[in-house]
Amino acid sequence: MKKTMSVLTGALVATAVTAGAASAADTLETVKARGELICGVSTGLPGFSLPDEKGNWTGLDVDTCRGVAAAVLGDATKVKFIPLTAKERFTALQSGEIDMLSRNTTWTHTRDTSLGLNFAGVNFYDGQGFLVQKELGVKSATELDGASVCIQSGTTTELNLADYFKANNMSFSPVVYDTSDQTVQGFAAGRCDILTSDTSQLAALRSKLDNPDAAEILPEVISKEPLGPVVRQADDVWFNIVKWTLFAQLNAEELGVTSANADDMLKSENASIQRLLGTNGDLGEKLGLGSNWAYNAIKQVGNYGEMFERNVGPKTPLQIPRGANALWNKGGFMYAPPVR
Ligand SMILES: N[C@@H](CCC(=O)N[C@@H](CS)C(=O)NCC(=O)O)C(=O)O
Repeated sequence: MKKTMSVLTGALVATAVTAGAASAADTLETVKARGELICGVSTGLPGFSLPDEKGNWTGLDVDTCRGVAAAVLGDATKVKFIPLTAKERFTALQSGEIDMLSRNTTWTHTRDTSLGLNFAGVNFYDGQGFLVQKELGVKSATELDGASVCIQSGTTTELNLADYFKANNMSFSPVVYDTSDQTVQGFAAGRCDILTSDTSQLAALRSKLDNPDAAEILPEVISKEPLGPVVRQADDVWFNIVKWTLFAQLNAEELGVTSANADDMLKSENASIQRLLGTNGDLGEKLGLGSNWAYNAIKQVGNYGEMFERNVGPKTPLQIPRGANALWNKGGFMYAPPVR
């Protein structure tokens, strides 16, 4: 029985990949003809992708989409956001429903190799952590034996949880939900002792509780979660555009180019800045875009540091320090290949 199931699942995945490949090769042309980028995001995650009452989306993942829209269409507002659960996200990309996925998605071996998809970079280095009801009196994740755990389906979170408990000879009972809101509501209603997710989310989820003081975040970070945008395989033109838009925004931060000074920087004597902003060289053309592709992304959306500070940084409700997400020359992991 088990064997039949896995053969069936394999066939389904293969079909999905083929369908995706058929519609994959011309994403740039499709987006230009449509005049709009269709970007898959989460159903609602503070700091990453969240709509307000008027349907305006903000967040780091949203800005990652807006950067691509500015680079390709010259207008960061020309994006349609499609909210997706963790379970729906890869099928939506494979089937061509969306042009790119920018939904706090962890880059893993399996996802990169067996789904017909490519990860185009990392826009946030995350890790998995735990939020616990204080009344449990627990101070470390190693004391969680027998706990019930609120968790989202279709995530690396689910897989890491099982690994972590097994490695520490502990048992747990999962309480599984489809969206972040449902997960936090389950935790708030006392359906589980702990909630686990990417740590970037724990403070925001805690703040949504009626009584945030009744819960606390444990010190352990149990996994690596490099999050970033994803595209379909077999469309290298589009892959390069999404990858290099993010690299352009990282290089802009490194070179001191911001949304505020981008116009002045058009007169810069610095050769890297000239190539980045298209006042010299033909880097835009090599991507199949106009010479002002990176200028548009930086001017309209900002460099990576601006995106980080605006959405998740210390002055936002998430209050996340740059840490691992600082540039490589400031003690972090963010390192973009050179603009030349
Ligand atoms: N990074 C992990 C977890 C992604 C995930 O879906 N996390 C949940 C919990 S923080 C979430 O983002 N939910 C948002 C939503 O429900 O739309 C992955 O790629 O599997």
